[in-house]
Amino acid sequence: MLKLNITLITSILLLLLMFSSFASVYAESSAYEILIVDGFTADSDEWDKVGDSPYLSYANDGDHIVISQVSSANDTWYTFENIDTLSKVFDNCSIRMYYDLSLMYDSTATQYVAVTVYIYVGNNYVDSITVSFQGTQSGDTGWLWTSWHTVAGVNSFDDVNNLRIQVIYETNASSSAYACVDCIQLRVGYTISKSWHLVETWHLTLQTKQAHLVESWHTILDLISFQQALLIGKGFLFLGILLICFSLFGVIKIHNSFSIFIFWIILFFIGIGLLIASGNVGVNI
Ligand SMILES: [Ca+2]
Ligand SMILES: [Ca+2]
Repeated sequence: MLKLNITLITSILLLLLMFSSFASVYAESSAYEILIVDGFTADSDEWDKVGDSPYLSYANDGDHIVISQVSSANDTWYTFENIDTLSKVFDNCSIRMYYDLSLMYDSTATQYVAVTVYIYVGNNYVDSITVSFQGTQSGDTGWLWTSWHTVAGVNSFDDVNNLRIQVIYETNASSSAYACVDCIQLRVGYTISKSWHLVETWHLTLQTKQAHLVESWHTILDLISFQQALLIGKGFLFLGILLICFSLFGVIKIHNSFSIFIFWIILFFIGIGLLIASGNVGVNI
C-alpha cells in the first residue's frame, strides 16, 4: 500500500501545472509592442542628416535627426524592425512622429512648413500623417510628439513587418523655414493567440460549476505572470515527454487502467500545448 504509483501522482501534478499555466494566461490577454526604425535605404536621400543612420530610431538620442529647408525634400525608405508573432493575434497598428517645425522670419504672406509621412506596405501606399505649422510671424513648435494615428490598410503582422515610409518636407517659405524629425515609431496592438480564448471559456465554465474553488485558484494564478506561465507550460511539456519516454522504456510501469487513462489525458494536453506553442491553434469561441 505504501508503494507509490509514480505515474498517477506525476500525472495529476503535471495536469495541475498545465491548468495553472494556461489559465493564468487568461489574466493578460492583450498587449502592444513599440517597433523602432531599423534602417534607411536611401532610395531617395534629400534631407540633411545629423548623427548615425537610421537617425529616427529614438527620440532625444543625442542628435540623430534629419533636417530640411528644401521644399519637396524626400527620404525613401525608412524601415521598421519586425514583430515576433508567436502566439499573438493582430489587433491594430499605429504610428507617431517626434518633430520640430520652425518659421525663421516674419512675412506679409502666410507661410507654412509641413512634414508628411507616407506609409506603404511593400509597394502599396496605405495611409499618411502630416504635421504643419503656419503664420506670418516667426515661430517654432518646439519638439512635439504627434498623437498615435491608427494606420489604415495594415491588417496583419505580415503588413506590419513589410511596412516602410517616405518622409517628405513641404514649405512655401524658401529657406527661412525648416523641419526636424527625430523619431518615428510604430505601436502594434495584439491579443494572445485565439487558443487562449478556448482556455478562457474553459476557465469560465469551471467558475460557474465550482465558483469558490476556481475563484481561490484564480487568485493564486493571478500572481503568475504570462512569461512565468509560458515557462511553467514549457516545463510541463518537458516533464510530460520525459514521463512518456520513461514509460516506453519501462523505467516507470503503468500499473492499472486508471493511470493509463490519466496518461492519455496527458498526451492530449501535450498535443494542445505544442499547438499553442507553435501558434497554430485557431479556435473561434
Ligand atoms: Ca520590417
Ligand atoms: Ca533620433
